[in-house]
Amino acid sequence: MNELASKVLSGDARSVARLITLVENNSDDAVETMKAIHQHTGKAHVIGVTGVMGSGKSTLICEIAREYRKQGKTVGIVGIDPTSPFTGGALLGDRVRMQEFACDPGVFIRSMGTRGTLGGLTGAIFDVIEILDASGKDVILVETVGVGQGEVDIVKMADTTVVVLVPGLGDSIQTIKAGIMEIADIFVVNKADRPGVDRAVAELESMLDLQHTGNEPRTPVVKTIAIRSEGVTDLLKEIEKHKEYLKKHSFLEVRRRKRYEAELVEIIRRKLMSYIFDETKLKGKIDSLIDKISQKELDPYSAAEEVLEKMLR
Ligand SMILES: Nc1nc2c(ncn2[C@@H]2O[C@H](COP(=O)(O)OP(=O)(O)O)[C@@H](O)[C@H]2O)c(=O)[nH]1
Ligand SMILES: [Mg+2]
Repeated sequence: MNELASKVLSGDARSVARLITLVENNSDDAVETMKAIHQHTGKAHVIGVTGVMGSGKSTLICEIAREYRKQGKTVGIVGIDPTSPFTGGALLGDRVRMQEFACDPGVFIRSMGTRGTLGGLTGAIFDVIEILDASGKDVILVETVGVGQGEVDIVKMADTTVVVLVPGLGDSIQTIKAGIMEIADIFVVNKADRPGVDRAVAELESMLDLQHTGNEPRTPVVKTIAIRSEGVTDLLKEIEKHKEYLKKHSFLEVRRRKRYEAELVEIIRRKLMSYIFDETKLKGKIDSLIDKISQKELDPYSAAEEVLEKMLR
């Protein structure tokens, strides 16, 4: 096993950070290490936290992390920030908030951009989860903003998905985007210090009651005031309950398989892409194709077929 892999497995934060940078840069140097660490993964509980911008996800994640630290558990935090095309570009507010963990070796924090799959999650997120897991983190918290497919993608990697809503803002619970009801394992109504919270919770609960089939526990709703640490222990209880539920019914295995499927497809996609780009020395090729497309000598579909056929040969 290479040195980087053993250091990551020993939990060395600098090596973890280095390996993440390597995978983000799609570096070949990362591959051997990623291969070596896989058999040491699977222990961490991955919690996805999603919701609209400003709903309090980062604040809440800090509180959840603090609560787990009290229990002696180690925590990895990954923020996926669509506004930041660069790695390490944590929002200023997040940086200030996360300051308390700066000196805590039991917490590892990383922010990543969404570059790669348009609107979706960056493919490197799967690697980052594996790395943090292999480094021994007990809990991994992944924050994604609900844009495009973001919320739906998070279920492909999380064991437990927490959807954060806020009361008021005119947006009735009825208008939550299609698909959200299905992906939430736990709903949080944050900013419960604001007016309208009880109505929001009641609306949500009656909607969940309506959809509830009775075979499984109904999706719980937790009220929190993240800025005052209120409701966070209740949330942790629900997370733990969900984790137990997954284990008891072997659903954890099902979720993990979903993650590995998404990861495998992502790696194949990435490899195919770099294969095509290398094989055809794409930059020059693309330029000449664009010339032809501009001059109407070729249409974009035929151009794409030309590239792919060349590759498949
Ligand atoms: N009133 C109130 N404000 C909150 C609460 N939780 C978070 N905030 C504030 O809402 C803003 C957005 O929070 P942030 O965690 O960055 O949201 P994110 O975009 O979902 O990560 C910040 O100014 C927080 O201080 C809460 O429970 N009540
Ligand atoms: Mg945030």
